[in-house]
Amino acid sequence: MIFPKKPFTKSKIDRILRKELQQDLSFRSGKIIGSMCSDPPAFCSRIFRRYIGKNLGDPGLCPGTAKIEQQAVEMLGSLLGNPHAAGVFTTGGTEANILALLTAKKLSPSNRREVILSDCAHFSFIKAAEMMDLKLIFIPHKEDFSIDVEAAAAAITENTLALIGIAGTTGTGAVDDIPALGALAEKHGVYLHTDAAFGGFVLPFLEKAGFPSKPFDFSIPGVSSVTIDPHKMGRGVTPGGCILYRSAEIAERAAFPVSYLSGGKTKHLTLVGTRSGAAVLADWAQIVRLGESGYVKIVKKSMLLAHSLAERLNQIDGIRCVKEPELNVVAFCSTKTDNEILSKRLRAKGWALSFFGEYLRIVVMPHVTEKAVRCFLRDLRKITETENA
Ligand code: 0PR
Repeated sequence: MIFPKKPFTKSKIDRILRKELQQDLSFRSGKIIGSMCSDPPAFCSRIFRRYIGKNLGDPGLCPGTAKIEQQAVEMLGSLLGNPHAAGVFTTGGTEANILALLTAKKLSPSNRREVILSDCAHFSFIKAAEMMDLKLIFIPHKEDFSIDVEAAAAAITENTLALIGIAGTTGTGAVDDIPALGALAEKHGVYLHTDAAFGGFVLPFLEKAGFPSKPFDFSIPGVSSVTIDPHKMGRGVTPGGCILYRSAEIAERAAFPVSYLSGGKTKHLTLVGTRSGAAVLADWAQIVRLGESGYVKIVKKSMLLAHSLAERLNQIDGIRCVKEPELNVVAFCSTKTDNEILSKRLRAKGWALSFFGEYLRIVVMPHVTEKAVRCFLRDLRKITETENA
């Protein structure tokens, strides 16, 4: 398509978009069972639309929006065991994880380059390492898909810049032993970042929802920063991530001064400049609209369905869950067929789920219903029966 010489009419634009977007999947269809995002509730979308032009890259233009962001950061800090945490909303977990390593680098007294992390870590750390010329030391996961802490300890050298703990891995929802990583970080004086992009809005509510939880946040002394994403289990709008630092001093060191905006006093804590104020306002609204009791309800429903899905998967001949769900992520594999073939067959039936080589992943987000799960299991049974025949 070339740049248009003359404007299109509004109805033509509508027509084109309606037609082209027909091929997009919708969360409402029930077929998206491998995504960590959802449609935000209508209330949240309304707020997003109302304030769509707000730009937090120039907070001098919108001090009210900046104040609401500050409140949202404080609320998330108090959720994660530290009401004095400082931080900023980002475009998502990737930006937050990159910022965490950039901050570790800025704080490092020498030019350390090695980052120790699980081989289950999200690929955002690979992007960060490429940008900053860091060396990633991948530690094999244990049987429960959490990092092998002893192996992580053995990998620490005087060149270690940071340790990464994951509170809810992308593939299986496993939670690393972050207290043990915290002890290592303190002992060796290295930066510890917790990637709770997914688990940050699940773990704090698990006990009240009737499920066991694990410590992962600022309640662990060695943790310097945490990624938590409203656009995942926070039920917020996309894009919406957040990075929190243990103290205002760390955030201060992470900041990029901007000399000419907002009267010359602005600092950016983000990688991006211009950024959506509407997303932050919608996320703030979502947090206060749901409150603890609202999130507990959501987490309970998703966890009950995740466990019941895992049980039913294990009953299918030729299918096995690779781990009991710790969060609302269910990872399973075929014991008889190649997983890639299984993934392709399921995709051919319209199921959008993720393929990780050793296993396939379902994320039981709030939009995933019992009805969708039943339809999925019916299709999976049909496929495995044909394979097994
Ligand atoms: N950390 C963890 C533990 C993650 O799982 C993810 C993304 C990130 C960081 C990066 O977050 P952003 O994608 O917000 O930058 N996890 C999802 C995944 O890779 C992202 C996703 C979401 C993918 C929705 C697909 C989708 O439909 O599976």
